[in-house]
Amino acid sequence: GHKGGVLWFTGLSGAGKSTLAVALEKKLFEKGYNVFVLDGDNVRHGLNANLSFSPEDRAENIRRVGEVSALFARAGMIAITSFISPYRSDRDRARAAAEADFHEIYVKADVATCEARDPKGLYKKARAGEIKDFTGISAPYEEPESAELTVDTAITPIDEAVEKLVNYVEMKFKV
Ligand code: GGZ
Repeated sequence: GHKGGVLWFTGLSGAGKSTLAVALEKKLFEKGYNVFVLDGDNVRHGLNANLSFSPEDRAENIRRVGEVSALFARAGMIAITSFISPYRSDRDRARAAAEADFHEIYVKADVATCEARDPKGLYKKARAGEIKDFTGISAPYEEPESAELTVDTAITPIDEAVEKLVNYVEMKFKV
């Protein structure tokens, strides 16, 4: 069996959080883990549909996701959360909610790399001023100082990154 816990992915838009989260979810599911991904697609359109990208609303977004993921962990599941979560204080609050079962995963890629990828054209819009308060361009991203794991997607192929994450989970969550 396995313990419950939270794998808290943080990083810029376009760093690869969601891609990695979904690939990791699939691998873990195949290995018999009870795993669930929380991301903007299933949270910002529902539970957090009333929240913007102001610092206050990002804090509230992360507070709610932190509490929900801690509940998943307590239910014995592995919650993978995929949010920019740019403020260290917000991430620390999520960590406190899940207590010992919180693992901060820095999905690292610098702005230049993410901007070159720009899969949704959001950086282009942010540069043009069509999106304001865009993380990395016109809003801050505070890098983790005590992440349990860092995956540098600028230099690590996706398969290798997923393998690193699976190994981490097998080491930390197996009982
Ligand atoms: C950052 C924004 C913004 C602004 C819309 N800043 O690449 P995406 O599109 O799919 O991921 C981004 C997502 C970020 O939502 P989060 O809930 O993860 O953010 S936070 O943790 O800071 O609350 C991006 C899109 O929403 N998006 N406007 N201004 N990202």
